[in-house]
Amino acid sequence: MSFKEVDTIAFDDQKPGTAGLRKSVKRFQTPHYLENFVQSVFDAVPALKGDTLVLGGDGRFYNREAAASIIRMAHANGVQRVVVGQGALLSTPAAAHLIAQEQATGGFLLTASHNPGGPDGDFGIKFNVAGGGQASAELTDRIHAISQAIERYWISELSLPSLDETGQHEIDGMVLDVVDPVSAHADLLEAQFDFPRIRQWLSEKPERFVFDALHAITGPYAREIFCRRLGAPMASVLNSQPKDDFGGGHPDPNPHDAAGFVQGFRKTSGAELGAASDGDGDRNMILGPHRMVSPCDSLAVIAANHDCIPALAGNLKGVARSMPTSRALDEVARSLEIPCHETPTGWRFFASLLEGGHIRLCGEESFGTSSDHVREKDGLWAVLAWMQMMAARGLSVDELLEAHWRRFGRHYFVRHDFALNSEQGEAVIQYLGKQADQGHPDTESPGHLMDRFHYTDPVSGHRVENQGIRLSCPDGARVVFRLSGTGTKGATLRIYLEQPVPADGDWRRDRQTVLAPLAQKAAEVAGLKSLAGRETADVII
Ligand code: VG1
Ligand code: CO
Repeated sequence: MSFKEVDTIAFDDQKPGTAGLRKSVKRFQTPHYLENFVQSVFDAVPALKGDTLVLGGDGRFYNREAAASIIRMAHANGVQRVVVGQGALLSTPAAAHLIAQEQATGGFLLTASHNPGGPDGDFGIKFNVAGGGQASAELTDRIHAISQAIERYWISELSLPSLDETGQHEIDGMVLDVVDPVSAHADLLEAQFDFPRIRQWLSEKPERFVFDALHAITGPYAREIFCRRLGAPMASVLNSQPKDDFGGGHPDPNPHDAAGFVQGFRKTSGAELGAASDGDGDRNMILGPHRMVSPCDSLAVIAANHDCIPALAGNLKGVARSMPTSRALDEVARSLEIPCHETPTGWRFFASLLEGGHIRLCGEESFGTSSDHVREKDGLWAVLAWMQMMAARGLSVDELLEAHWRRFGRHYFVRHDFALNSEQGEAVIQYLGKQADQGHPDTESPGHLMDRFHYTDPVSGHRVENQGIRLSCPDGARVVFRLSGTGTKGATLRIYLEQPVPADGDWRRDRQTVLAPLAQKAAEVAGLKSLAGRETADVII
């Protein structure tokens, strides 16, 4: 026999969060830690036996070792074919696409997304199912239950061919296909947009576009798509060399973590559209010369201008946003007379709606936007959507935004993150939960309503509870409170603040100024001072 059965003991911390299992690299390096989780997936998804599995990651530290272990375990668990990206690399949207294209039963995505990498950083593993979407809440619960009682796993003892060259190998009855990680995804994106039109827009003024890959996975994708296929100068893609520690940076495309890029972009003469993506290529940040586009607005603007995007034109059908994402999208859906779904945070809820054919466009305030071309969020898709809108309408980022606000009004939006310890996080959520259960925070705030957000998936019928606490104010303002499910230490409290103003209201103000009083109120309602000794947020996005 070319594989062995290994005795193991269950770990009690393998419950996946918002998007897979994320822990420090050191935790993943604990003997049997990765293998226990991977075997739990094989046990939970018996259809993997005799079928195809996709594998790849964002290239962070430990990516290669983890990929090699998973290939060996796939062999020992009877997988018939493994399709792996060259160098064990695949961006998250590219992996999701490959799962669908290869009609695989599922795939392992090795990523901790925007969390820092390197030996002292984080690692993660995510299992996506047939079609490419993230494991459902039900399947995730099953995997977790198995991981709590696991006693053995199987792993091959065979040596593996190099993953650095593309090609097909046969390993003791299993096929290993090492494929180019970029081309299939680039082809998919090319089919969604009018590339000749974007190419022309870029050729008119090559310096108008700058993209920062933050030394993460999107570098090679951006070079292929923006430079080779669309003719942008090579110099327009910054930090395009992927590094296993992301060059020491925090690969999160937001004005806090990518502040250096934002400042540099503003000083670049002639630059009109700036963009960046995260560690695994599923997030996007869109910048104009004078302002960042709030991801909530970006989603709404794309919905309102979907006719510019060939794959969406004339047939948007339905849209969705995560619950904390501002309701700017709802205004557009109302005017288009299409359904707008409100889901819990995390892409797996969208994947179900996309698979069920309910929606064609969706997004989250956390810099995630995508369409039904793939079952994950897709950073480069969003960048192309903005290029396409600018090219088709002949408008700048600012002009597109202002035209939108003038028509639909504006939903001012800001998120405040508080890094708390686990006890403080729990205490704050419990305190808020008690108020929600009474329906309102205090008698001095008439008309204010508090509730907990629960969700029933209309496709699977599966219900998930307690996905955040909402405070709704009589003037339409809203605050959402929830704990992050992607961190690896302590508890991050996220407070989402939203203040709508109508089309004839003042939508020209600074969002921080507009939302300062609501932020103050939110901190009071959460009891942040007494329960956590805190008054100001650690990060404001
Ligand atoms: C965060 C975001 C959420 C996103 C998730 C995964 O989750 O808020 O919107 O889907 O990250 O994104 P949380 O639980 O920390 O708030 V990624 O780019 O890490 O796959
Ligand atoms: Co990501």
